[in-house]
Amino acid sequence: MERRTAKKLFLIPVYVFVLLAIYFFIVYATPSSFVTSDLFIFGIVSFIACLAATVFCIIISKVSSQNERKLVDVVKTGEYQFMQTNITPLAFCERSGSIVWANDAFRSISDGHYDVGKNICGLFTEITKQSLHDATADPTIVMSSYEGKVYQVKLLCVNKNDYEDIKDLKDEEKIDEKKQSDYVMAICYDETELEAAKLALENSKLAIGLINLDNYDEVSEGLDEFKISVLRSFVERKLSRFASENSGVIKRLEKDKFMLLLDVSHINTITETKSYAQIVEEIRNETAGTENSFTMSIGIGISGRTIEETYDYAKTALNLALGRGGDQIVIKNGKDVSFHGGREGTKEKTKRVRARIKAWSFKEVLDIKERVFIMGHANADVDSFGAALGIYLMALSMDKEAYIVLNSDSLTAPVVELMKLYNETGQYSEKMFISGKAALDLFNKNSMLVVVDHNNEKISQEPKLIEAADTIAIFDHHRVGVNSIQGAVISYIEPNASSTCEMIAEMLEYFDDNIKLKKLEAETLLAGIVVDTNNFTSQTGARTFDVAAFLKQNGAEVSFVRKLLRENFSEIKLVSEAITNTEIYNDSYAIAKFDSSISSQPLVTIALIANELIETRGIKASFALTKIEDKVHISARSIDEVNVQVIMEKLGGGGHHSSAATQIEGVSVDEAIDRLKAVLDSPDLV
Ligand SMILES: [Mn+2]
Repeated sequence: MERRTAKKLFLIPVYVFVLLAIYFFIVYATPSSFVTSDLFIFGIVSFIACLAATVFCIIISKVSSQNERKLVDVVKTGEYQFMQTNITPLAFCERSGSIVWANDAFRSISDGHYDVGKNICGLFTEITKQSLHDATADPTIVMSSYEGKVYQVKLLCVNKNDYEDIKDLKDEEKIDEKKQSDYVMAICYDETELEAAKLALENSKLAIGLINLDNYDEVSEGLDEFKISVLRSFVERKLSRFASENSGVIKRLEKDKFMLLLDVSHINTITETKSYAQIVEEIRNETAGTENSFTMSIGIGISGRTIEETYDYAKTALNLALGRGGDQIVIKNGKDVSFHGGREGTKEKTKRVRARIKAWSFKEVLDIKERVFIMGHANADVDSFGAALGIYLMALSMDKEAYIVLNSDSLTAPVVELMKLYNETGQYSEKMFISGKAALDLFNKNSMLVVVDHNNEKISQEPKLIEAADTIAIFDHHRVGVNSIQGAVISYIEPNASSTCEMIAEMLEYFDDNIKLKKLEAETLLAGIVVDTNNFTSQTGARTFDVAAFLKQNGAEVSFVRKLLRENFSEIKLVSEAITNTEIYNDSYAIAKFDSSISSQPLVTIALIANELIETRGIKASFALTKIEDKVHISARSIDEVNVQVIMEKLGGGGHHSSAATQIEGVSVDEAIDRLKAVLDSPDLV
């Protein structure tokens, strides 16, 4: 570049002297000038002088240009030799990928197979025609491998003009001069060892697992001391073999808790080969004959910045596993949480120890507070209302100021009916029910918030109350998801319970002997159980009937509950119409569509449709869909052949083994059905 500019600079004096020579010749060497010989001689002399100066300039320019040229040649030759002998593989290609020049190192990648004339895309399959076409002076990086080696290939475009001197180089015949297009330079770095080191480092990271034998107490209850010790050592032996098979170590923390340390690289083996399921099966066989079937939960933490953080991840993961009913593996890898196993359907715990402990610790927390705000989920149902009422009664028994937070635009019909009945008795405070806004105004430092029948902060009656509260207690029977409320002082989440009303009614038995339920209160709690169990047909365990018996003893009338929960004729008509148009998919799944515009409470209607359809012989799961604004809501039910929670989770929702739901944004009902069918067709479902 510089040489060409220098050439141009030398041309300026040449032009000047030529113009001067012409001027002198024309002005003084013309016939008119002949009269004065002095002027004529001056003209001729000046003319010759200018010519001489011109010639001098030209000679100077030639000499200087030759000197510079020699210098450039030296540099270019050196550059060329540098490229030729460099240990970094280097090649020039056309935009098409055809190699026009390559150094020895490049040739040796493929033992000379890929040389001039061959296409670089054949050598590095990750380099596409498009990436060659798009190459600019800014290098783009393509990672590619060839015969087990990993290369980082930098592609950059070199303008042909910049390298016009390549043609002067020794191998000039190898570059086709006629091609006027740009060349793409490929610089290849062998990163095989670096990648291997990275992978080794990643895989040797420590994973911490916390193992919990979910129902150790129940399993060992029926056994004598000798059998318990046999069971203990059997479990320990199985788990240490499990650990050593995965090159890890295991340590017993408590009688039913273990810590597992292993390399991250073994995590996949644990979840993929189902070795976990195998152990559970073996332990189960060993304890055959006891009434309780054995389950185990594992929480694994990986990729914490420190060991402490990894351990915290493991604790969170285990809590999630237990919160979801146990019998599964939860892995927390940084922010990502994945769930494995847990398709058995949850086993009901027969012990009421937890209810008693939670009742007592709730009492302690409540004791130091003045005001209690009790909040269920949006679109309050009877379970949510009944649970809130139970907590309300506990708070009143301790002379606390209590409020049930209910927004009038977020209630189901039976709740509206119940509120009317409570107000009509005149036995309760006028401020028993308050709106979310009023609650926010009243909430102060001496207040606590009790969240019932949900643990996802997004679906609360008044989500702002969660932000406002620093003392929160949660009572729920829904599985814990990723959006669950954090930092609660008391968290009693029991996915094995049929309903929150069942849990709260159990707690009431232990909370205070002086609490005597009135007929309407017992009936409210019973109604919550009836709704959530769909008339004692799903999620119903021995404890559910125990609680029902307790409520009946307190005066609950089943006929009241039946009347409270009766549907309007128009609702029944809508449900029947939707059922008539149900599609039966794969002989096992019932899928019904419902037009939300014809019902005042379409979400309640689709739940009713799904409930009705699951009563059909041969149907493993039922689904009812409706579109509200831009969201398609799906309500799903099963009995025990299919886990609808897993199905709804795959569509972004959640719930229980036999009752779950989801919302899909921005699709039509038919598109949502297609997605649902794709999940139903997926092989890993059963
Ligand atoms: Mn509920």
